[in-house]
Amino acid sequence: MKVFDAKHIKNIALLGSHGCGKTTLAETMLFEAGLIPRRGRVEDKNTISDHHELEHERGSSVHSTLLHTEWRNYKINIIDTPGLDDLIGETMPALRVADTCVLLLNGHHGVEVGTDLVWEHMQRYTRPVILAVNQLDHPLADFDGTVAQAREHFGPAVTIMQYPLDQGEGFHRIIDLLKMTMYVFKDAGGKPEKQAIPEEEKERAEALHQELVEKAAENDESLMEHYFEKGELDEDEMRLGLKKGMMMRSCFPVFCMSATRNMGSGRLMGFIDNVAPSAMEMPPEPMDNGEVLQCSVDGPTVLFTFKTVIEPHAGHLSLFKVMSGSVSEGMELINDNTGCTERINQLFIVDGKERKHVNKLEAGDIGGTVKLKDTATGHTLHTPGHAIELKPIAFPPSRLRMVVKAQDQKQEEKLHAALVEVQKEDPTIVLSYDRETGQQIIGSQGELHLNLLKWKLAHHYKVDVQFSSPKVPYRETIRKAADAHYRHKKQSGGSGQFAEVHLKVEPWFEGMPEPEGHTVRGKDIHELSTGGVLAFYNCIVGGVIDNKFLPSILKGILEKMEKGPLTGSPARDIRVIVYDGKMHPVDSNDISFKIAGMMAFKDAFTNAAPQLMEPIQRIEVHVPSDLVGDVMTDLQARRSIVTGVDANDRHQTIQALVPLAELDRYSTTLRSLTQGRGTYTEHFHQYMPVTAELQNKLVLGNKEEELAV
Ligand SMILES: Nc1nc2c(ncn2[C@@H]2O[C@H](COP(=O)(O)OP(=O)(O)OP(=O)(O)O)[C@@H](O)[C@H]2O)c(=O)[nH]1
Ligand SMILES: [Mg+2]
Repeated sequence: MKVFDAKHIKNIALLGSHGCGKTTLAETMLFEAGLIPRRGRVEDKNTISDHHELEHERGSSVHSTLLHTEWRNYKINIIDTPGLDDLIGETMPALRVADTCVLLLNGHHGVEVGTDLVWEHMQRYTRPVILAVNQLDHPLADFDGTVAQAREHFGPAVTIMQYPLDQGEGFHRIIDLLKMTMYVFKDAGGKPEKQAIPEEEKERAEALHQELVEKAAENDESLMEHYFEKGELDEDEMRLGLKKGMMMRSCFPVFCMSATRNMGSGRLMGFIDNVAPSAMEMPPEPMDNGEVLQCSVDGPTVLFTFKTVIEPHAGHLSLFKVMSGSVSEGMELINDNTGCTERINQLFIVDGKERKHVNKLEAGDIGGTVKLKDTATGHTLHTPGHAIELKPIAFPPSRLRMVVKAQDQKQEEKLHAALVEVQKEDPTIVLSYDRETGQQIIGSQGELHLNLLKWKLAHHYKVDVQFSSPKVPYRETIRKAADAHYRHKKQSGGSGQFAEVHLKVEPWFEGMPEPEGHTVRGKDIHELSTGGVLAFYNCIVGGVIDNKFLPSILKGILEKMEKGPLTGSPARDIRVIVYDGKMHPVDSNDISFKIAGMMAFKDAFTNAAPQLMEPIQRIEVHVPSDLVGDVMTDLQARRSIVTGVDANDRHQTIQALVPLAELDRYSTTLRSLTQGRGTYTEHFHQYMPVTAELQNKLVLGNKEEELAV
């Protein structure tokens, strides 16, 4: 296997909406380069990229797949990403390591919702962008309309490099404005014949060529001078100018394509070879300590693991990019994130499920290795004697949180182990345990993502699971003060039990005055693990209860507060003043005072106008302006308070406070309300009292649940 030097390696990510033709284009790029003898089709389940059985079942990509092609002495590493927004966790690593993004537009749909969504994610990384208008053979293909939409959505940097003739079913000619030539394809596609631009197209081609030349010249003074002097730039000057424009993101060149008919891929690959930047030409990578790492052949060996592939029974395959230096088999590298020394026993280049053995990979290249001991996605490995930790991949927060349970209770442990594995492969599956509700929660990107997880668990780990909505973590508190006392007395044979506690409960708030009519002998302000406060005051007079029993009273109260009297939810923000009681010289002990404290607290709480509180979330909903009305109407039906609306471009951001109980599966509703265009983020805001009506309903519901148990 040939080792490519750093200058001759280009890394691209194929991005775009679901079904625009990324996988088909990847296949075509390999075929056209002669790396595969025949072209597979997504429909026939035989492409190199969509090789997973889940992809065969669904007929579309589910994972990001690494492939490579070789075009005129250059190696182009391709990461084919899935277009569905739920699978953004697969796309983010590709964006992180690609040096150029190739964004496919579907020539008959134009800029789609999925295109806009992936564009937003692309904005986190200021990578050069090539636009490829695909499916120009489709009867409804509209190149001009698609380019106009692209300009509207992505700005004036959208620059036509090529335009099609006879788009639609008879598509077979492309005018290239850099080479000022016409490519004419045979029915089977492949290598086109170069012909002169026909007379009737000359005027249009010349005008667009001038626009392209100006675009190429605008970022470089010497090119600008040449252009003014000669009124033209030669091909090399054009390439130089376009490269600068792409790197400054003032130029997104547009190419024409029919991936299924193999028309246009050769020219795209040639442009990537000659114009797209190599890793060494890219701006340096930020490190965690604020410094940067420039990709260079002479630097220390630095690998960044951007993906972990778990092949059941075959171990973990770690995919990495060589960020600097070179890597050879047998090297020992330090994992800066874990401190562990990793030996690179085997090196591969990876094409879908195929691995080809190589001895060495140079700076900028992408490859794989197996059996690393303690290295996960987003880690940095480097030669010893350095401290280099690159920034991890920023995965998006979960959009849907659900309880996950094994259908067969006996498989719970197996399920947990499986989820820990799945998480390594897909960091957007976020596993957590809610101690309060005792539920195992899965955070995901949406319903489809969850269904794919269910499939994986059933097929690869042999665990069938069910999902349900998480319990809402209510809280209980009081609205007024109340007194209660309780005498605990037990006489059974030998030694008895005796304790009497008198106490007062009050709603607690920050800065409340000290209690009137009591002498405060001691106080404990407890920050509760479930949030809020218990202020425990010792106001005993005359030693009627010995100091040594106060911790037992406190313990009893805290225990009762864990499961409040209304619905069994934790209680919070209460001041308890213990001011009187009785002891027995023989029968009083810790357990008696704990029970007396607990029971007195329960009685006082019940008489203190108990109030159920619910968590309120602060949400920001980001929607296209024309859909704001629908989203607002829906929010109003969710007991929400809209606190603001910000308008920017064609979008608006609605800020609202919404009870958590009303946000069950909101991401799914928002998607269907906005055809997938709306997104939202959610954070805990505060606890607020529920209405009396809702409280009655919840208390009743809890009683019924208790009876059922
Ligand atoms: N007519 C026409 N159909 C195409 C073209 N490219 C792809 N298709 C078809 O579009 C469908 C989707 O193609 P894929 O290559 O799977 O699209 P993708 O972008 O990889 O889709 P996801 O992986 O789901 O995001 C398939 O049926 C392809 O045959 C094209 O150039 N012309
Ligand atoms: Mg695909």
